[in-house]
Amino acid sequence: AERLANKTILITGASAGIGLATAKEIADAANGNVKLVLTARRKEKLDQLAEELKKSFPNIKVLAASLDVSKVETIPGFVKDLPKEFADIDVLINNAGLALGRDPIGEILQEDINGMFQTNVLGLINLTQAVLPILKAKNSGDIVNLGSIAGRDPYPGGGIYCATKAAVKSFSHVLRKELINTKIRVLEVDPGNVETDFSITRFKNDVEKAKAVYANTEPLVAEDIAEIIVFGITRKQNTVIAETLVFSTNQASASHLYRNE
Ligand code: 8X3
Repeated sequence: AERLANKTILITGASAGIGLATAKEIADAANGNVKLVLTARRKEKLDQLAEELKKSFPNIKVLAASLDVSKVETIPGFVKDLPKEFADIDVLINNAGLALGRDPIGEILQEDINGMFQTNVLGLINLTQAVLPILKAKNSGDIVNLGSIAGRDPYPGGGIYCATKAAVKSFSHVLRKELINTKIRVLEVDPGNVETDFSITRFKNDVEKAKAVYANTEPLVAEDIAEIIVFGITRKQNTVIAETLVFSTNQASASHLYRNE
């Protein structure tokens, strides 16, 4: 789409899942006429993705940069020190996030509590704060926050994860209200079940448990959410797809999931 032409787009968590799929979807939609800042902890994965994108789109500009958003003290310096060519961010996609465990309240590991809040909430907040002045200076740009059904419909075993996604929702609402007199858009995309490494991470590499989450369902895949993110950021300037709740056809709430068994 022409609306992506020459834009600089920063994606967190771009090494896998929805972040990776979104990078590809944007490259494709822009036919390579775009600058991508791909960030995640795993630099090798980003380098691979950058190579792949450059092969498909010789004109694309890609910066693969290691960034752990949970290390919030590194964020301002990261944004400030971006190479000039990539420094003028137009779109921030706050995708990095994770769930750790499904333990009931009272039994949740401190490291899991911290891990989820550090990445899903503090990382997102701090990166938004660091990038916002860039958008404000030109009075344009988009911030896309990945929320979740978990932020709207909290479920037993999601004490912390659901709270982090509710925080993302609250933060997104405030930001949209505060930016009411600007052309900056705030988009929140709230997926239900999407089959990525999400559950493998949640269950700490217990692949069987992770598989069971999606067993006998037709879950969303990362590309499905990537398409919706790209749809959102390619609307006319007068339009903001403020919040999008996305389920697979056989899901209707956090707990209503049809299994064909
Ligand atoms: C992922 C969806 O329902 O596993 O955000 O929390 S859920």
